[in-house]
Amino acid sequence: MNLDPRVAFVALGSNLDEPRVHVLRALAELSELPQTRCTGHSSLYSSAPLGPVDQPAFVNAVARLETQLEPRELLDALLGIERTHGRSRDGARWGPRTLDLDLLLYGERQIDEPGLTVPHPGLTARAFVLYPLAELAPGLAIPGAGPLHTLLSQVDPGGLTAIED
Ligand code: A4P
Ligand code: MG
Repeated sequence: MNLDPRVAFVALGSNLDEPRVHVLRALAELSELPQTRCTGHSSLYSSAPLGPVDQPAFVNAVARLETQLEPRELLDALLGIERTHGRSRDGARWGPRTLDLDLLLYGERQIDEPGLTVPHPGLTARAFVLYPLAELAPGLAIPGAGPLHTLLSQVDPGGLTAIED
């Protein structure tokens, strides 16, 4: 399945201060971005932390957007939403965060610029991204990485469970 040029997928993650509430609020905020509609989201998942293990479990989800914003404008808007959730960037790499929004895919585009890499480099190896993405677009092919179902067969879904909205 090829992606419409104006369809983007965004990963949401939180593991601080009521993570589920941060993720649900962020989903609502995504649908309020200018020139953008949120046309669906996955279930919410609880996932074991990738990176330092002495941090709380994450809540993860993926949203599907249709947008007229260019990729860089969309990334800036995502970083703006992160800031309103009190996200600070002074913690350890892969450390706990109130909200992380990653631009996973933007149409078929492959972008490698300072501060913006699409498809997101973590996408292909992370069960907490691939499983929710597969709910929204099971037949997807990831530009530069191949069919989603192949990637899914290569990751360990251990520690990942769907939770109620
Ligand atoms: N950036 C470049 N490309 C992108 C993109 N496609 N989407 C730049 C978003 N940002 C992109 O991000 C650093 C910079 O990446 C941004 O300013 C942007 O210009 P950041 O959010 O400040 O850094 P980070 O998130 O701490 O680091 P990193 O390496 O991006 O972490 P990840 O990959 O986001 O992983 N475990 C579970 N279970 N669930 C999680 O959600 N998340 C992380 C963070 C670790 N462990 C996790 C989870
Ligand atoms: Mg990030």
